[in-house]
Amino acid sequence: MTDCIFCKIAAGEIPAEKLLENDDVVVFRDLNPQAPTHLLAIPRRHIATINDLQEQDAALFGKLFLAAKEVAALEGIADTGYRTVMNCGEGAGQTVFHIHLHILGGRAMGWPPG
Ligand code: DGP
Repeated sequence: MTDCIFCKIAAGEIPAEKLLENDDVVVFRDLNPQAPTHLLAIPRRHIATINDLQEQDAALFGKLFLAAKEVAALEGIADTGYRTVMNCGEGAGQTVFHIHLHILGGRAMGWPPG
């Protein structure tokens, strides 16, 4: 999608600190971190929200979590604990309409989330 900031990050058209890239998934540091480690795992392919997922996206979605596991180990938060969050829709706080898995760690996390 030409107008999508995360498509542009995936394509290397705008800069981001990337920690992992493969054919399907890119992980980069969030511009506005909410924890000492705050990363975003995105599919290269544009999917706007969880509501747009199709049956054939199941494996791709699994790959987002496998990438999360890999970068959590790289960042040293795998054992101390980390939170994964995917906001769906404006009411949940989604501001970029290209699905992304937040990976947050390096501090204690409260519950319930705000
Ligand atoms: P959400 O609110 O769930 O849609 O999260 C969007 C996140 O994306 C938010 O934490 C800030 C981050 N973000 C927005 N624009 C950019 C950008 O241009 N670069 C990077 N690295 N992160 C961005």
